[in-house]
Amino acid sequence: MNAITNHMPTAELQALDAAHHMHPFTANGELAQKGARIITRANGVTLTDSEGNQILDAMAGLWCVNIGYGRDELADVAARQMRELPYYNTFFQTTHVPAIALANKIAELAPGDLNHVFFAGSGSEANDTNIRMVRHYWALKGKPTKSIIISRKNAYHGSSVGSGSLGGMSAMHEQGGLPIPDIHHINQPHWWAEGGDMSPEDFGLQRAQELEQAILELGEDRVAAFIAEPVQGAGGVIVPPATYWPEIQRICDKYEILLIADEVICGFGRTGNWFGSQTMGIRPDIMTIAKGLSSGYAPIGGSIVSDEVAAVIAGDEFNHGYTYSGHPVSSAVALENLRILEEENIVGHVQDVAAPYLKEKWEALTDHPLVGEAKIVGMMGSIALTPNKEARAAFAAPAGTVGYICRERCFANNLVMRHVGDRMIISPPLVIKPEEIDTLIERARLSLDECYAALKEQDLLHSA
Ligand code: PXG
Repeated sequence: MNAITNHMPTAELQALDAAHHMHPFTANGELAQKGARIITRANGVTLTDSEGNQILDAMAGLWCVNIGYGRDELADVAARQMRELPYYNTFFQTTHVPAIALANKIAELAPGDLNHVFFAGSGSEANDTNIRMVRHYWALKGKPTKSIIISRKNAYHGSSVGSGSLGGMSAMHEQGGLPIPDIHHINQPHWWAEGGDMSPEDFGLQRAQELEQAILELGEDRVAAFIAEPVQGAGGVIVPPATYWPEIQRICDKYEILLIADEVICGFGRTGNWFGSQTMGIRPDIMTIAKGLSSGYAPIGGSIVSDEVAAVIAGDEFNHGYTYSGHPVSSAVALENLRILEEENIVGHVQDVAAPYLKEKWEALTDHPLVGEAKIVGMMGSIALTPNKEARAAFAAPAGTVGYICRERCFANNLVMRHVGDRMIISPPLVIKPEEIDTLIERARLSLDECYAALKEQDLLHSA
């Protein structure tokens, strides 16, 4: 076969893609008919596709390219590391400098007593580590019955059997025999969709107290940990009411329950602090990290673990690990990414420049007839599309119908803005400039207008 290159015609590449490549979270038969969009290169916040379109990537890839595309420093570090030591493992009493340096850097950046890192290749793997680690922790403390992990409906914690079980996505649980035993899901703090007549504050408190009810029902002696994203990402950028997290922290403190903050999306500046836990004022025992750790330039994830948990786990052999735990090339790339985040004060740029600017423009979208609430924390935002703002109504059409129409308009207007059901979400690179935010908002408004016109034409502006 001839080499497959960027220079081939789009249709030919699409046919080759459809012939042999199975896409994740995709109806591949349908995609084969339509043809996948082919991304050929990227720089800053802009993607280029095989047709030469310049697309503003308001999702930072998959919530991960925090420092933006095209940073040669990371490429240079990767090449250097590959030449020096492309691979060695961290099993069998060995280690290497990239893993040592990265673990030390993460311990320095992480708040409180989160000073130890167990590396993985991805967020899913890291959450699988967490399941085994918290259960083993309690077993080592002489409380082996504490094995239940409480999570939330509509949470996303990964796609492996373990992490997919932790997640609360019903569509995932329907496939492949999930969840594994001893995972319990409580309701999410999603006021817009589920808050009824309650105030957001009362509702946030009530949803947090579901954790206490679950602990009391299941028995304190059965519950190992509670896991949650500081701000739910894949679930639709659900920002909890201000009352939610303080109450969760109170409950975890009151009972002997470990708190796992899944920072895979929120970590490394996304919410305007280094970690979403700082933004939400919580003190987790374990943090899950991935994505922004390397800005997606190389696959890497991990669990940041407290002194206390690490000390207990150190008392025994933990029969767990991955070939690529602490992979030298990924570790070196992540370290360089953290250097750039720190030296260029990118978290400061989010806090002082990008987030306030984006927040003002994003929240102003609520003047559009289709937009109900607009929520935003740092550089992750969502808008609820609705046929009736006052009633916070859902559309009569099946959930996601309208969101998909809007997403298709965004795509056509060279904006990557995703939909989750009928919520539109963004999570742009943290380095986005004010003038690029203007472009983002311009394209979002145009797409909303076109979506609104399409809904009128197709008679879809009805409430459920
Ligand atoms: N935790 C959270 C909070 C995530 O967002 C994972 C764990 C799993 O990480 P890995 O590296 O195993 O993918 C994620 C990943 C989406 C989407 O549609 C989101 C993720 C992955 C795939 C799709 O928004 N988040």
